[in-house]
Amino acid sequence: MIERVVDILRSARIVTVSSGAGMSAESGVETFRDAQTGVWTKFRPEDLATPEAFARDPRFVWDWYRARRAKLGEVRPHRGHEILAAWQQRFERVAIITQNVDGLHHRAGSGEVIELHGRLDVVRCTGCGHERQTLEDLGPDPRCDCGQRLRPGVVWFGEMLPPDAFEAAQEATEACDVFFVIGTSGVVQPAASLADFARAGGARVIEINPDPTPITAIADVHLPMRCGEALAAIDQGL
Ligand code: BV8
Ligand code: ZN
Repeated sequence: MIERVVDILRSARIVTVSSGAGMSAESGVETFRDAQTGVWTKFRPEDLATPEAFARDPRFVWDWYRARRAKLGEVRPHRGHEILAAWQQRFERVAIITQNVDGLHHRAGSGEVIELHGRLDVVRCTGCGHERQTLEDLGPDPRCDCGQRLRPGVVWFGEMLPPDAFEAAQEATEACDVFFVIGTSGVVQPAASLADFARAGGARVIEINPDPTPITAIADVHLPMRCGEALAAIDQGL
């Protein structure tokens, strides 16, 4: 299976990657589904990462984001992130579309990173819209200089994706010869639909995920592996 992927990559010019929480799992960032440790176990992410939850109890939602932001200070990119960054020297273009909000692809050195769901280290004012990139602990109910409440700079369920981000993602998906889907359960839309676009655009679709997902059915190859190991094996064969 690895040889099949290496063979497909040999004739590729443009590679696009769509990554989910499984890509960050090997950096110690809990995947979204099992990010519910401790007090969060009785809440589903879909019930916490929403404008309604924030409006109802901003301090409770901020507690969850403060814990996740604090964790971000301790994690670093793993070899899988670094291999994808190094592929920029091997292929004409490598575009990374990520659902992850941890900035790890940037830190690994990838030059084209499209962040569909925002960034955990960005905060935005709910009043004047002013944005700041900071990982410092802003306290239980942080305010902007204008006095209005700050919110995490991420896209919540029910919110539109940043229009330019999704357009860029569609362009990178249509332009590529090979489309990797790495570490995503393929549930959240519209990110999950990109694999269909890739296939419709004639790209070969390669999924890396220990488990099958709704995307497996349309993949040319499914590597039932953890991404660090799979990417290292592919890189070795190139
Ligand atoms: C929108 C930021 C238009 C916040 C996130 C009904 C049907 C269909 C769709 C909908 C529906 N109702 C509502 C919707 C739309 C909704 C949606 O998709 N809901 C889902 C729950 C059905 N989507 C939206 O609302 C989006 N906006 O559609 O706008 C609109 C506007 C108004 C009204 C309607 C529509 C916005 C979605 C963005 C939500 N924000 N994150 C935060 O982080 O706090 S989503 C968040 O969860 C992540 O960003 C990510 O996208 C998602 C988690 O998914 P994964 O990344 O796949 O992670 P997961 O844990 O699920 O899976 C990990 C995978 O990795 C597993 O498969 C595992 O096997 C694998 N793995 C584990 N270890 C490894 C590994 N793989 C490789 N190696 C390993 N080592
Ligand atoms: Zn403000």
